[in-house]
Amino acid sequence: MAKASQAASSGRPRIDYFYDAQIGNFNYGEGHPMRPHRVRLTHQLVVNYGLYKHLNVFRPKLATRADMTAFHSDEYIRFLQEITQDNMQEALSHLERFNLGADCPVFDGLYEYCQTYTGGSISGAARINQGCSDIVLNWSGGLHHAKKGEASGFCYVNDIVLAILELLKVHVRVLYIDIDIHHGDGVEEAFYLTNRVMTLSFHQVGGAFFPGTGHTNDLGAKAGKNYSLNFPLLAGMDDAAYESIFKPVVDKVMEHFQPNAIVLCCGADSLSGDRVGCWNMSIRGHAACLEHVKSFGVPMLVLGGGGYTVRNVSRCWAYETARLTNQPISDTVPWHEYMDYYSPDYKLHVPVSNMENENTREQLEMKKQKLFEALSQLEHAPSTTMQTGQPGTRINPDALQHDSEEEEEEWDLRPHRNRRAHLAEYFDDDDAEGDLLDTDKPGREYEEPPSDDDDGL
Ligand code: V1D
Ligand code: CA
Repeated sequence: MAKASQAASSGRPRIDYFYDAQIGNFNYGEGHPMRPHRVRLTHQLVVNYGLYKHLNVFRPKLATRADMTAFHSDEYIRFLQEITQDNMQEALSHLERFNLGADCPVFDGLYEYCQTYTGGSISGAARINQGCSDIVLNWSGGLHHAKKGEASGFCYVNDIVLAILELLKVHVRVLYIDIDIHHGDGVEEAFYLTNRVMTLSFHQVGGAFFPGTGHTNDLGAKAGKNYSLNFPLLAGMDDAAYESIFKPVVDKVMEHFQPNAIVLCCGADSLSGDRVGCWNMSIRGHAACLEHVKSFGVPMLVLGGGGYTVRNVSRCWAYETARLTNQPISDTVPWHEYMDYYSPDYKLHVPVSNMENENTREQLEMKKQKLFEALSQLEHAPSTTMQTGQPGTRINPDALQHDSEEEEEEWDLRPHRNRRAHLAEYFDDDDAEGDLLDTDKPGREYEEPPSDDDDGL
């Protein structure tokens, strides 16, 4: 596919950045590896490195129930809205039915957390639809495991599916690329039968590695046959091996599918030293994937995902923000409130380990060829037989679905959030008077810096 015809090629893409200062206060509970605080750490680096000057900074509108039920079942979303730690004992059968438990706990502010990260992704997609933005970043999003009617793998509401549905209102073909170490099963499942969305996930498999899906033979079905692509991998993936598969596969996908928009799930659990993942990628290797996708100049929605050694997640996503904005970034972390996380060296980049890469060159080549074969079955940039009947697509406006007229109005009348705000609003406001008064509210605890017996996760 010809590269970079739009603003991205001039080196000055228009970049939007969605961040809500409350996000870091949500807490999955003690011992849980998912810590939304990592998004606050990322934001602090983005601000203190001065990267915000190259971004349009937005506070996301909270997603409404109607927004969420464009994909999720009404019952499931109502349940998320109503469940609390106080009433969960009376709702045990529902907890089981909707898969809430150790991986997906009930915590204070759970529904608001979902509204916040989902709001960023849907609004980001809308900005791309309006042609206002070339690249949108929402590091709090990317919860790729959530299903229509259940939570899964730390994910409750699938903001990615909802953002893609939004993009499909305007864009004929949307490509989804997932470099989180886990399989993007929720997104794949949602679009398994359609040729308007191609999903491509790179992930670890083997043993009990979660979620256990995403094999090379899982290629989609019916009109979606060969539009779901999976690159399953073993432990120890390093930069060189990843580059040797990522670039050629993405190039071929771009050539055959010619997407009008791309959504990227950038889970940083593929980095060396992650608390859950067991790969050996550097931040530069991870960022090279984003840069490669960006080089095509197709509008891009960039989302977070997993990532459990929080000091490295923030390093990675801040570095990627710099790469996407074409800004140089020093290897020395600028002094700021969360400096302790980066001790003892206070460097942005961290060394990889000497772990073995269990993936052989031959295995990688075989899997790559398998995907090439699937791609060769596609007509280039399908259009004439393209399905346009997904719910919520403007391309088939009759299929628009809303919960009620009231909620439709709510959509039209949401004027206050999503406005570009003064930067001051986007500094964490934990110290602001208003928030200090809020600290006794559930789910709004101040995050302590790491201590000696906490490795900062
Ligand atoms: F280690 C833990 C401690 C407390 C609670 C959960 C975990 C944990 C680690 N890994 N849970 C997992 C994975 N779950 C299982 C379950 C065992 N059951 C039979 C299943 O292995 C879930 C890993 C989720 C990864 C999420 C993600 O990184 O892909 C992500 N992407 O976007 C948001 C999250
Ligand atoms: Ca993945």
